[in-house]
Parts: sequence; C-alpha cells; structure tokens
Amino acid sequence: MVDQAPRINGERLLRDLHDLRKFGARGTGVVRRSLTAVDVESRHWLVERMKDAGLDASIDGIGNVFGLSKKSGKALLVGSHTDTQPEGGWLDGTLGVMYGLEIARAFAENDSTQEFAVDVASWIDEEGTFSLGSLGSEYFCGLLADDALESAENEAGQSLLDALKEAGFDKTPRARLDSQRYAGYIEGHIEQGPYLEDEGKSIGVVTSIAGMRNLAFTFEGEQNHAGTAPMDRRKDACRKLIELAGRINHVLSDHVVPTTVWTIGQIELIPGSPNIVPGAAKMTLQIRDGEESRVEKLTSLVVNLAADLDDPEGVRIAVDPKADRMIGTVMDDGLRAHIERAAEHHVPGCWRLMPSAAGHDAQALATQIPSAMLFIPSIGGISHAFEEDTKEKDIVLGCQVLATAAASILRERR
Ligand code: HGY
Ligand code: MN
Ligand code: MN
Repeated sequence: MVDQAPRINGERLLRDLHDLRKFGARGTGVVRRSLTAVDVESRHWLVERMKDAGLDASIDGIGNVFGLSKKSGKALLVGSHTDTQPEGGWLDGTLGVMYGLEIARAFAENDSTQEFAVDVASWIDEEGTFSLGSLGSEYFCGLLADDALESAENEAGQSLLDALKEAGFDKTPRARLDSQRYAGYIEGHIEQGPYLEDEGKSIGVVTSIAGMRNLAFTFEGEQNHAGTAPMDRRKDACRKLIELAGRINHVLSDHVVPTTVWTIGQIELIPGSPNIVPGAAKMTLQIRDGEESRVEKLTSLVVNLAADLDDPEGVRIAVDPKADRMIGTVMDDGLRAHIERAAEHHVPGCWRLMPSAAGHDAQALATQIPSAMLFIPSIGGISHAFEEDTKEKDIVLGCQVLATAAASILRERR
C-alpha cells in the first residue's frame, strides 16, 4: 500500500525545464558543455531556483550545484546532471535535477511531508567534456582524488582547473559525500532507448546500469603522396584502421547478447588531406554490457585482434584501454521496491523493470549509499541528439511517481 504523496506541480516543473532549456538552446536541442559560459550561467540560475525553494544552495569547487535541505533527520538526495554532450537533448540529465527541485518544493508545501529533508544535486561533467564521464558525482563520492583532476582537459586542450578558475569556482571548497546524512539517492532520467515506448509503458524501474569500457586506438604508418606512392609499398594508417574496424563485429559476434553494444564514435585521419596517404590515424571504441565479465571478455578480444593486425614492418597499432569507467552497477533493492510500488500505485501494470544501457551518476552514488533510478519514455528512443524528446504528460507523471517513492522512502528511513 502506498500513502498518497503530495501532488507535484506539473506546470511549475515544465516551466523550469523549458527555462533551463534556453541556456544553450540549438533548435529543439541543447549545447551546454561543462564549464562553458552558458553552463556556468545555468548553474547560477539553478542556485537561484533552489534558494527560491528554501534550500541552502551553492556551487562547489568542482562545479557541482547543491541545494541542501535545512530540515533535520536523514535526507534523500535527488539529482542528475545539467551538462550535455556536444549535441544534446533538453531532458538528458536536466529532467532528474528538476525532478529533485520539484519534489523538494512539493514536500515543503505539504503538511505530511514538510519536515522531510530532500537535497538536490546537479553533478558536473556527467557527459565527459573533461573526463570519461560522471566527474562531479565520482569526485563527490571519493572515487576521484584531487590529483586526478590535474590532468583533466577538454578537446580544445583547456584544463579543468583553468576552466574552474575562469568560472570563478576554484576558490570554493570541493564537497565530498557525508554518507551519514543520507537515507539514499534516487535519480529520474529519460530512458534514452526505445523499449518503454515500444511496449506502451509509462515508467521504467531500473534494475542495473551497464558497465562500460573505452578503448583508444592509434595507428602509425607512413605519410606519403596519394598519387606517386605505389599501393604495394604504402603504410596506410587509414587502411589498417578500416581493417581493424571491419573485423570487430565478426570477432565479437559469438560472445554478445542482445543488450551488448559497441560504438566507434571517433575516427581521425592525420593529416587529413585527399592528396596525402594518412601516416597516422586514431579511433575510439566503446563497449557496454550489463555483465561486467562480458565487458572484460569483449575488451580482451578486441585488444588481441589489434595485436594480430599490428605490423612491425608496416602500420603499428597501439591501444590505450582507458581507466575502467562506470563499472556495471546493481540498484538498491529496497529503494527500487519503493519506486515499483509508486509506479504500480499511479500507473498499475503500465511500468516495467529494466536495465540501463546508458551510464548515470547513480553508478557513482551507488558505490557509497543505497541508490535507485526511474525512467520515463523517450520519443522514438532518441537521445544524445537535438531530436531527443518526451511527452509532457510522461514528464509530469514521472515526477509524481518519484515523489511518491521519495515520500515512502523518507517515511521509512528518515
Ligand atoms: O553515455 C552515457 O551513457 C551517458 O549518457 N553519458
Ligand atoms: Mn547523456
Ligand atoms: Mn544522462
């Protein structure tokens, strides 16, 4: 049985989401990369919204935005991220942050929950402008040491520390998690995939979050003239890259399951002229799977393939297995059960348990405190694209379900 939680104010939630969307708006999408001027501006805007909600709001020394409750007792931390990919949608991350703000406001406005403590967080750089992802939540959770921040830089070569100085955050202390303060962490997010829409479900209750491995390949051959260099004497880095890329599918095919995904997201040919045989090339490969052991196996298969194709007399191949990112994570059963009950209460039978193939800040928080996630449908399953969108009724429903879950969690654990 679920006690009725306070009704969230859907209009206020949508207004704030549309207002936040304006920071970096590009048509229907958003470009708001970590610590750009528009991102910094949006963080100050968020602080003001949190203050309006009666929270003790600030931006810490790494750029995380916190709205802390002044109530006593164990708090529930509700958050996500407001930075975007180079081309992002208006809801990826921002949904969960504004859910937290709306839940904090609705609880404060209702007699039955006005003593409940809800903290709200917007984690910096979940989308990996300066890192491999979830920099802010990982730092908050003590998964990143300060010296790990020294080497972080964006694609333009700007260091994280310089960007923090430019933003004016460098003099502020960097917050770390006080796990005693919290009953747990919950995050609302768009599904970013097709399954809820395909099945006509309104809510996803996340069971686990996939593990991820990022591999960076470099190819070293010999730059030469595209006209005069005979084909049989070339050390063409591009040709070797295509040979490796073309064989990955075949090498992996016997070891994957339907939810295994891999992506070649970046390719660079150097120097990149139509009249020059590329002497060098770069390629990234990202592998994700719900089973950590399978991520490990697939990674070693690809690394071994590269070793087989490496040619000491011709094109050399090197691979840099980036530090393990986003180790596969299982959501907390207890918190997840609260979200399940809330979903069944609001939309009986119109919800499902499901894994997340996307990485989330909840993976970092889950290493320290009980954590759980809720999904709402993505139209066409599209995300990390300007076309990303969700029906407004689904946005409002998701917040109400999460608010109901939050109230029952705090009734039980505060
Ligand atoms: O790529 C991811 O899984 C996350 O959206 N950054
Ligand atoms: Mn994302
Ligand atoms: Mn996200």
